[in-house]
Amino acid sequence: MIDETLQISIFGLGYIGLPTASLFANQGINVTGVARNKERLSMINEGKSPLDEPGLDQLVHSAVKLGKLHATDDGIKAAENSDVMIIIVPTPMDDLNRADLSAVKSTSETISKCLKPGNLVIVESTVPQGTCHNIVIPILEKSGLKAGKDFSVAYTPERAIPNNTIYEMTHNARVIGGIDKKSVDTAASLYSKITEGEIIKVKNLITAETIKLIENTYRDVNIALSNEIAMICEGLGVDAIEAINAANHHPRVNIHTPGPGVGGHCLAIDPYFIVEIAELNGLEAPIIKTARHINEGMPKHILKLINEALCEVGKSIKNSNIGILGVAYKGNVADARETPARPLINLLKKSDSNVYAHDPHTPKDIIKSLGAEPADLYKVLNCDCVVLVTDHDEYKQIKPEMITKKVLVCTRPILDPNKFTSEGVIFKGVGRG
Ligand code: SAJ
Repeated sequence: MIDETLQISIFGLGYIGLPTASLFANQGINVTGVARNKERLSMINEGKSPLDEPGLDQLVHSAVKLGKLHATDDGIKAAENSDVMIIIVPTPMDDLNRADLSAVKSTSETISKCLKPGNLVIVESTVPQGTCHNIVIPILEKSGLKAGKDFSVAYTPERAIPNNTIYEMTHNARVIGGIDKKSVDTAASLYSKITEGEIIKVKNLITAETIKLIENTYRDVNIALSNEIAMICEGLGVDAIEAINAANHHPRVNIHTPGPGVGGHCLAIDPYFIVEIAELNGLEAPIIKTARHINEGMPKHILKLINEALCEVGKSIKNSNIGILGVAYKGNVADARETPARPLINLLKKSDSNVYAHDPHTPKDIIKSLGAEPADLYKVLNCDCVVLVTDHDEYKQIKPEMITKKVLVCTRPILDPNKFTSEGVIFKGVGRG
């Protein structure tokens, strides 16, 4: 029964888990959030969000004030007192580009220890196809209970984007698959409490798992196409940004934007989950693998542009000061996971240059961990070559006269090349032929 007596435990209080927990709690549902980081737990129990997602602080505050959200590191106790358990833990990639499901497995083990007849277990974490059936359910059935008979299982992927998570979580269509109709219907009535979006019930668990992966894989392949088009246009003297923008006026064309590579913990990772399962089943994924190769190769292309730009002023990368504008994986976020800035900085340092980096959102210790020397904007703009890597809004105000050594490589289409070249700046841009 989905009412104020319902008890939910949500395992994982990150970018998706915490907004999800807070949304359910604000609907009057009793939510226990489970995570390991004690600092994060105490912030949440004080009604504060440890994440800088717009609107999340207010959501957490009201949920805790209502007495409907409590955070703990005791997963067993949380699961014991719950009717519904939702798994929203990270699923990173290991060094062999395979899914690291350790958090999903350990959470399933915890839930299995106190699973009760009538419980519903929902997985939201992005996982390779077949994970629910082949990994989660066998662990849950160690309880002696039978999935579909004694307890329900559903899968519903998160599809929100950072900086707009709450709106998207309450308005995007929500895909739900389950082990049986009861699982899907119960999960659907639960999520209808927090979203106005369409609820799309799909055939089964593996279909729902697949949908999440193909959404992000479509975007990664599309971005790889835009990057390949950009590199070809550079060689032909065509402005790819102008060409793509015009092409996208076609009612059925939606070519994405070229850049320095694809970062984040989704698009850079999810395609590998499909490749892993395909190849485990003797199937091939040449387009998906090639797209990953192109996107992961973009930092090397940026190095080439830097080298070309410096050569035009009689300099080389070796011993030059290179100033990086932005290390976050995309504009207006602090997140540097899988950022293309990391391989670019490594390539620059291997070329014996001195790398300084500025980022208005990402902490200095993260910049250091990427291998660059944190610097203020003035220092970066005064380097032999300035490289704009992240499309933070702050960088849209960069003017030609601010590039003191007159060499700029712009990997995102947020600055007008003509404004800079007309002022004598050597301007190289991805796709700017
Ligand atoms: N990028 C390009 N060109 C583009 C679009 C993106 O180079 O045209 C790059 C970005 O700079 C970034 C990477 O691709 O490095 C991914 O950025 P993104 O904004 O496309 O997607 P994400 O990583 O923010 O994806 C998020 C994810 N959700 C969360 O992190 C909570 C993902 O699970 C969602 O599916 C996705 O948003 C979404 O649906 O928009």
